Amino acid sequence: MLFSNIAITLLAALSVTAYPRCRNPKVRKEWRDLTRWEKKEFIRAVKCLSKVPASPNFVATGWTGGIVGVKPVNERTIMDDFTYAHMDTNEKTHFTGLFLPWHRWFLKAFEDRLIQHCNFKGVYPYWDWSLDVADISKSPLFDPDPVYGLGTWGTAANNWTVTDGAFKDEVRAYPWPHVIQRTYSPQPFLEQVHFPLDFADPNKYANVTATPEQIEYILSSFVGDFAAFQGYMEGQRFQGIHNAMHLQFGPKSGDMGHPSHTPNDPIFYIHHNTFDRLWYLWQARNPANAQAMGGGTIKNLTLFDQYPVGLPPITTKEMMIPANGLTPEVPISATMSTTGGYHCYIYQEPRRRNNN
Ligand SMILES: *[C@@H]1O[C@H](CO)[C@@H](O)[C@H](O)[C@H]1NC(C)=O
Ligand SMILES: *[C@@H]1O[C@H](CO)[C@@H](O)[C@H](O)[C@H]1NC(C)=O
Ligand SMILES: *[C@@H]1O[C@H](CO)[C@@H](O)[C@H](O)[C@H]1NC(C)=O
Ligand SMILES: [Cu+2]
Repeated sequence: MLFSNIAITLLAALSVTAYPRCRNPKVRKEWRDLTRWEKKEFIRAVKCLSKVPASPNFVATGWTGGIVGVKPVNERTIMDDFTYAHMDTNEKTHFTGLFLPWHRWFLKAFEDRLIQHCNFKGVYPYWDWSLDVADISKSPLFDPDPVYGLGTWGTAANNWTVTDGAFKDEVRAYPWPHVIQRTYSPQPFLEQVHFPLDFADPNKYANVTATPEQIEYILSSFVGDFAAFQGYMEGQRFQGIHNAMHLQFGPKSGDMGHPSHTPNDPIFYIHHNTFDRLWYLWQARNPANAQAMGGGTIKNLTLFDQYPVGLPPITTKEMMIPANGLTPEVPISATMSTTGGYHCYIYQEPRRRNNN
């Protein structure tokens, strides 16, 4: 009896940590450090996933009101299921402590699907905005090449539809069927459409949040204080690096600038790897950061000034990450390390500067 209790306790302990050892972490690289083949391979795999039929196992949590319902399975793809998971869990996975763990899980789930369905053999890219702050519009990310490029921007005349680059004909199902839309707004806070409080500094340029000095400040501050770290990235009145880097792609008419269906634009994945990398670098900067978790669990943007990372109850590592049936559910603890076994990757520092 005693023995079996011990065995059960041991098994329970094992089940929390029973991920394969991470022996050969994959390496995520800055977009401009990818070879031409690697750029092409990433684009190929994403375009392939955009044609893979949706999964009948997809389930909505219903956590976020006011969004369209799940479309019939023959009207959506796996790519759309990822977008819908972001729309559907939005109320609990943004402006709360779940934000960084959920996105770390989401980015891996997406990469796993690229591998599973599309035999992806390339490199998962991130985009270091700080290399491009002098003029984001000239970033090598926005390349019109039909095979190697992620494309540029639409125009008012075509309702901001992306008409160049490899993704120019990509249709997404949510919230209505449309080709990817993207604009460039260096002062995105002049257009207020998504937030319940006035911005503190409507004229603010997005790029000032992502300078090398700002990144270094973020990484070297808030020792051991996860909520303060994330809170700073949300910024005063939502004007920190997180929103700034999203909204600069069109607060009104861009997929990337929309807080709900932003993953429609493949740039979302490249760009969110960058937030994940900031967390990874911050975790590595000080032993007190590595296992730090915190923030609240209830998003309330009208109380943003007091609770930029959500109201209590507090976020703990035992909490489960909602998975929408895209993967089995794991606790936040599984996502605390990128080499803990559930995850197995590292980020390579950028090797090239802007003008390559
Ligand atoms: C931010 O962008 C503006 C407009 O493109 C530019 O004038 C400014 O120099 C940039 N700021 C930095 C810090 O590079
Ligand atoms: C243009 O795009 C917006 C959203 O970005 C959408 O609400 C609107 O219906 C579109 N208009 C047309 C004419 O397609
Ligand atoms: C946010 O908090 C305010 C003030 O307590 C409350 O009136 C409102 O209903 C809350 N909103 C949400 C979405 O919980
Ligand atoms: Cu998000």
